[in-house]
Amino acid sequence: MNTKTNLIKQLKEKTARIAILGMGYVGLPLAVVFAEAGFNVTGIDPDGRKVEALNKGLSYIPDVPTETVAKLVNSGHLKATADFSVLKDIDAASICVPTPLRKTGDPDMSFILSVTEELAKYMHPGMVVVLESTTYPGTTREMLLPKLGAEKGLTVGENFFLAFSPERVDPGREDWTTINTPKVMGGITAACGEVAAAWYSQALKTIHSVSSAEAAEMAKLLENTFRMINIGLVNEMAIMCERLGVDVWEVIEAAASKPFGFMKFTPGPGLGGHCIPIDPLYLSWKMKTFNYNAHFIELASEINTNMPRYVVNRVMEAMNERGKVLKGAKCLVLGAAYKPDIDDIRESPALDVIGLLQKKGAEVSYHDPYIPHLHTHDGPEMNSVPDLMVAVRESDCVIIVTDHKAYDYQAILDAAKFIFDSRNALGKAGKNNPKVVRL
Ligand code: SAJ
Repeated sequence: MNTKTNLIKQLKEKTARIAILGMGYVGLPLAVVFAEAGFNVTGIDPDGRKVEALNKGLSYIPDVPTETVAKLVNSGHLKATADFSVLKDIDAASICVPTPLRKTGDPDMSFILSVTEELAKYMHPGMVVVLESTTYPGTTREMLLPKLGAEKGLTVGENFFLAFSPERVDPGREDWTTINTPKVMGGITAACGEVAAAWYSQALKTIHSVSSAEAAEMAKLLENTFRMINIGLVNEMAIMCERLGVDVWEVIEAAASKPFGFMKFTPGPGLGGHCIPIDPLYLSWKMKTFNYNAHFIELASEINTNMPRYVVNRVMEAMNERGKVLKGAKCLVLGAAYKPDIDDIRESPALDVIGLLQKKGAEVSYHDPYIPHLHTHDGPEMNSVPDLMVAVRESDCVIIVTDHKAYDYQAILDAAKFIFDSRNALGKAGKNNPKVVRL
């Protein structure tokens, strides 16, 4: 029996030993679904606090219940360690580490590089490795393959297997989960794709196989670039509608009445999160090495990045029309998380809006039920105001930046002197209301 056949047999019998490298919002849910499928799973993470919590049966990811972790740890299907040497006894490893941007806007590959170097120390014949971290096309073949293959005397597709499968975890979502979200899988060789698909199909419902790792890497970038560009389009529509004196929210609702050929996006104060504003820039960066300028990505990024400034300028104009100056005005920013009803503030446009208001001399406070404190890019730490309605009443201007469902918008509207609504959170109550200006 050859290596491939033997490994596929072990994967189907669930005797293959699994490691998940990086136990964050992608790695932990993935470790859980493999453990629940019956595999023996080891989560490897350099963060000792995560390792300690998991081995105590505690979850630190909202989407993964502690009861689930406790059950799997008690049954012996899941354990955690910071010791990469366990990889010498591992048959299948999935890499789920962050791929942020550097301050210069270039991809920060340091997490992938360091975990690959650790993995390379323990590579042995009969292993399959899958990279899940969103990255530029070519990463798996150009960065991982040499270090895990040739440098270790292994031959990809023969005695070890390497593939890319983009994570599709949407924190907080309950309808599409790690198990039921279709999973794209592309191997360095056909045999790699076959082995990796055989592994993941033991735990996930649907595997969508593609012909190469590059196709899988690019599919993920298309998914998130699609969103980034359409959000940029609708943000520019908001700017154009304001110049035209047309209500962009009415226009979007009208366009969305078309039952085919249209997908609704809504304008806002900018683009937050660790995926949408970042992933497309991995593609535009890679294309520069081919002397190609990714026009749509660059333009959408420019529009989206400018939205916080556009919102603050609109606030300044609206205050001016009411005979007030922004300098010295009490401004309350409502909602700081990067999208509604979650506690994640990464890349949130609220941080830019707060910083820009402060630069214009406004006295800025914020409220967010999910974000008790925050640091703007160069400002001191701020705490969410303790009493929302007192802050609303005392403010010269309330700026709705993130439209959490938890807010009683009618009460806020009744109590506020003036509201700038960048999310149409007030809906009809905010239309043609002298106290309200909408994006
Ligand atoms: N945003 C808008 N207008 C929109 C949609 C989003 O301004 O019409 C803003 C949000 O406020 C946020 C940013 O864009 O600041 C990103 O929002 P998002 O809805 O795209 O949410 P994310 O960043 O959590 O994206 C994730 C992605 N999932 C993965 O990468 C695995 C994305 O592919 C999903 O499509 C998205 O969740 C989702 O659909 O919820």
